[in-house]
Amino acid sequence: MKSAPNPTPRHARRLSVDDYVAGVLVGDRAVLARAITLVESNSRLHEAQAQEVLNRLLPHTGKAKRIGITGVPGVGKSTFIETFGCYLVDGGCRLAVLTIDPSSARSGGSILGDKTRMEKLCVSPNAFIRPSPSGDNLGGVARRTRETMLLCEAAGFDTILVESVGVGQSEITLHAMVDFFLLLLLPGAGDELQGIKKGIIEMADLVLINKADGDNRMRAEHARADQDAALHYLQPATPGWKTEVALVSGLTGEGVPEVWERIGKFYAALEPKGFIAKRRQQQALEWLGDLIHDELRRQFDHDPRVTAKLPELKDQLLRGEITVVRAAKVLLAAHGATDGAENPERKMTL
Ligand SMILES: Nc1nc2c(ncn2[C@@H]2O[C@H](COP(=O)(O)OP(=O)(O)OP(=O)(O)O)[C@@H](O)[C@H]2O)c(=O)[nH]1
Ligand SMILES: [Mg+2]
Repeated sequence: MKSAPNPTPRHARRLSVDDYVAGVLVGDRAVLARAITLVESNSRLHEAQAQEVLNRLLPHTGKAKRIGITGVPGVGKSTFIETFGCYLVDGGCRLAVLTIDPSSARSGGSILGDKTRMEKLCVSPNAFIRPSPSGDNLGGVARRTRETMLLCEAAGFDTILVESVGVGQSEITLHAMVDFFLLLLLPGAGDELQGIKKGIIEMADLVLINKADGDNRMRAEHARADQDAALHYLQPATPGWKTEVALVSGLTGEGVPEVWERIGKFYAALEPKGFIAKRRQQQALEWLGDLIHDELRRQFDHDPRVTAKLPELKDQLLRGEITVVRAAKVLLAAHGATDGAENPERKMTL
């Protein structure tokens, strides 16, 4: 093939691991996009190749600022990312924008919506926007987003914005992969804040009352005062860092430079102390645990020795003939996992 007079266009040619690695490292966007597609593939063959590529790129990762953004639907995340993103790119940043959306196969409308809300950012040569990978489980979606983040870092993007759409547990998953966690709230506390899940405010390194423009300004001021008061009673999300509440408007851009300034202070305060590196190490260990648990669970759920026994055990359980703990032990023993204490099935038949 190499000697063919008319080589097939690059997008049609199969790439080797070397091609992927070299292309990503020189920041070739087409190769980066294909490397992400490789990472997103469910095929075992692709997975092996993707892992080889990622392993080779690993020494070139980790240099970006990893920033998470979340907020209820309609709070203005896309509009904010457009304005904030353009501000960063104009200031010389190379920015990648990724999404965690477990509800994915994100509706075409939503992607189209983002395309119109991120019009300028979409065409900027220094910004790279990748919609959420599809997938029905959050673990799988998150894994692909994490790996995409690594690829973007290796391709030279120095700032990664990861947006969570706020569905299910996606904010918690997002928090486990970023350095800095940004929460967008609507002006006007009370009812509107109810949409925010419990525990999310506690994770925020910066709370932004968004849409603080026009008639909303006064309500936004009040919301800021309320949030400020509420934060007094919470442990800091990041030890050694004070979570502030600020006003912003993604629409007008007011308050946007201050957000970047605040993020800069976060890194300046915590990076020299090794805090960011430590947080990332902890995240990697947690992710390792999650991956192992997910895989063990998958193997268990698909084990024919388990599925053969399951209907009868469920019936016994529902008829009150067996305890839940014993039923679980029987199934785990069928899978070959014992706690070493006893063989519950043998005991049962005695
Ligand atoms: N007044 C005002 N309106 C805004 C602002 N930001 C966004 N909006 C409006 O709020 C609506 C939702 O904005 P989006 O940016 O799509 O919000 P989102 O959080 O991305 O929404 P989802 O993608 O559905 O979760 C749109 O009609 C925007 O025009 C702002 O700063 N001020
Ligand atoms: Mg949006």
